[in-house]
Amino acid sequence: MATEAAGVYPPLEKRPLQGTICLFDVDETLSPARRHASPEMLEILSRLRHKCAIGFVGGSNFQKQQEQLGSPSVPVTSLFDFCFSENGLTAYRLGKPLAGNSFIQWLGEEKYQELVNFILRYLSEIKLPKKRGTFIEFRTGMINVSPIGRNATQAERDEFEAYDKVHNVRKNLVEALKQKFPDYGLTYSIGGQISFDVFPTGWDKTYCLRHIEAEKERSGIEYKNIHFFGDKCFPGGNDYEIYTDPRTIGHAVENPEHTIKLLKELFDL
Ligand code: M1P
Repeated sequence: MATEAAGVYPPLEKRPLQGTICLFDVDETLSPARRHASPEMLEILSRLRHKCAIGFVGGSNFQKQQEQLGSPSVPVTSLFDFCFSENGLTAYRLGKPLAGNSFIQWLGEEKYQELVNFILRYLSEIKLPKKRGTFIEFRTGMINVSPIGRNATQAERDEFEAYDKVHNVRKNLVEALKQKFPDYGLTYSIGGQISFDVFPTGWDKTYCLRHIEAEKERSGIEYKNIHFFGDKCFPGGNDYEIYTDPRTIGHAVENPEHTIKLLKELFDL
């Protein structure tokens, strides 16, 4: 059952494929972008969880993954052994929080304001077919910058994405930021439809692997087979670093249906 309580799964150390974990990107890997995962996907994840450990690693914040994977009565932390939001800056293991980290702590208020002021000034000077609200979202481990604004509707998102493919709005802003702040140690990642993420270099999705590696000390389990499934595994995509990391076995998927097909083949589900 997709909504089985965490208690019905064998403890991590008793899973048949001990030492194996499957980590999943969220948008376009487990669910259509910004939408809910299908019952079929939740069902197959539940079956997989009886065999090995499972986790998600998303760029978005926890609340969005709760909306996309959980439901009002089902906490997303009950559906996965490991939940890594914001690339693992916010992390849960078996429903309990793990140590976090923060972007503002790392960058400091002064440099942060320089950055934000530059972005807002830049955005105030460009014209787009539409602008909405929330151009910068302040998250625990990163900021998310959206030229159209995060309040855009799905139709407005689709329109911006098509416009951006032709006019490179996001790419140009990223280039301007790289030029303006070359010594800030920041990475810029265009992962979704309308925005890009800005975070300290190294705080990409590989960040979450430290929580997996810590399992050796925590529970004695050494995860030697870390499968990662993602749709943006190309250079510049936000799955690229973890997909190519020597610690993982990378699987590039086209969409959630493709993920299901691969899981059935790989794990005999
Ligand atoms: O998970 C991919 C991206 O999803 C969202 O992007 P957008 O709103 O542009 O479609 C954001 O939450 C972004 O942070 C994330 O990387």
